[in-house]
Amino acid sequence: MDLYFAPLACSMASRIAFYEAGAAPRFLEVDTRAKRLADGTDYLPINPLGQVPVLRTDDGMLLRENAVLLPYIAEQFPALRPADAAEALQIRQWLGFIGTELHKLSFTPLLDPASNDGARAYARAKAAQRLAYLDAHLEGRDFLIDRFTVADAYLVTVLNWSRAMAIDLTAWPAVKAYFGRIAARPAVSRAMAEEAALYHQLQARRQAA
Ligand SMILES: N[C@@H](CCC(=O)N[C@@H](CS)C(=O)NCC(=O)O)C(=O)O
Repeated sequence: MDLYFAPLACSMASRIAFYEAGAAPRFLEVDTRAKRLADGTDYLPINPLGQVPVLRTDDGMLLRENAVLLPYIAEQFPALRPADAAEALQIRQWLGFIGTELHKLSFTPLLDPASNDGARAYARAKAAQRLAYLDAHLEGRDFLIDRFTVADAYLVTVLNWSRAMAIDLTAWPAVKAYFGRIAARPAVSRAMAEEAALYHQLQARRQAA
């Protein structure tokens, strides 16, 4: 399998899922600004939106969207596979919440350089509401459901952006504790450390260009 990714982007959730399963696909880094791979290949034929993640399966299928890749990866490995249909639905529900309510509604307007003050204020208000909802859910829980799933891989990836966005998680103590706990998992800390190093290399290349 090939995972098209950008350092510290939402594609890190797939890397975490692979590492949690003790597996590793081939990682292909995408410069999402230039829409090119590291060797200069045009990325737009892989994803016309120029976004990561994309997963090329061993059958040659190109899968896009976190909500599709993450359940697909989970299905490949016993450690991540949902125990039954009810658990699969719970995971999909959380993936929907993280992808729409947190990632796109609350964080993208704060991260996107093309955003503006109005969009950022709107997003901060939405983020506060969504994080309060998450905080109430995580109170007394170790994971989103009763064990680590790909939904946790996506959530820790998105919460990781809060530092760069000056969102202080102290206001949501259960979310803050959850983030610390999940980030300390060996597979997660390995993925974060590797992607942080790649991110700094990318920034250095951009500054040198
Ligand atoms: N709906 C997509 C969103 C993917 C997405 O937002 N990817 C971001 C990185 S977190 C990206 O590639 N941004 C570059 C761009 O939009 O040009 C999914 O869930 O996979």
